[in-house]
Amino acid sequence: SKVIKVAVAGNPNTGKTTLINAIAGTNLHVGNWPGVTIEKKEARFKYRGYEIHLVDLPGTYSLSNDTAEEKIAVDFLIKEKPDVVIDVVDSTNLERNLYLTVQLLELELPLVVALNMWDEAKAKGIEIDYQKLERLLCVKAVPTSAVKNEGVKELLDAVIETYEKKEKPVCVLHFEDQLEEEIRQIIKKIEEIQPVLLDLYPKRYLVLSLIEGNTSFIDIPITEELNRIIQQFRENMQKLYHKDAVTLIVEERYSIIISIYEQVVKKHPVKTVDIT
Ligand code: GDP
Ligand code: MG
Ligand code: K
Repeated sequence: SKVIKVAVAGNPNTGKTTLINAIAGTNLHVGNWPGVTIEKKEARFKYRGYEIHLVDLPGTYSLSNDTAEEKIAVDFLIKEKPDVVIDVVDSTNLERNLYLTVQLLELELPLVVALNMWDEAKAKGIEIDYQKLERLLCVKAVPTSAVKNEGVKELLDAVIETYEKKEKPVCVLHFEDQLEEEIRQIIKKIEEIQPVLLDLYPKRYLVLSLIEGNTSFIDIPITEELNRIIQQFRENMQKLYHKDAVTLIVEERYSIIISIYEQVVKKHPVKTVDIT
């Protein structure tokens, strides 16, 4: 049967392990990532005629490459190119969790969002319009409560639907116009100067990483000309926005996140029980 390679990503403490246990049950195999003492969980099982190979990535808040956990996650996502990535988010803390989601979208891999801790969000009066979230992100989003084994089958169905879908999603989460134009120009330059980079790495993630100086995932030397172009970009951005390029990119991601968050999350007052 056909193999679907699935990677499970998410911030620490979002219920990744609980969810994987609920999905994989006794098929779970626990080892270590090569060379480090960070736990690696894997599972293989059959579902709807497919063989699903599932790998649990280390919990990370971002994919900026500066911790051992982030390096493992980025390397795996770029080199192994999983067929589908499940992004496990904590529904009670969507705003913070969406930072990783935005970066996963920059990697241009097929994505499914598991809105985990759905039960806890409900108890806290947090209502998430997950269908609207799906439309804004162009990916499937599935409410799950891993501890209660709820939403697990729906999540796997969304993984298969995403895998079977032929066309790539059309949503791109756009930064501010001028910045987008600059990013397009840098991609054009890379096509001229060092096109092999675009064969090896997803273009948006590549450009943003070059700008941010997170290049440890890049296995070949960057040409001096490309380095100069990136440096020039940083200087232009400094003049234009009066802030450094790294801050600019991070703030642009946050402004996307805040806009999404405000459109999908409503908070209701919670009835408290008076026990005096
Ligand atoms: P990980 O760090 O992402 O692997 O998270 P864990 O699976 O270790 O879960 C962190 C904590 O959240 C544990 O205490 C879990 O029992 C709890 N947890 C996981 N999923 C859910 C859920 O859907 N609802 C609730 N209420 N708690 C959950
Ligand atoms: Mg875990
Ligand atoms: K909890």
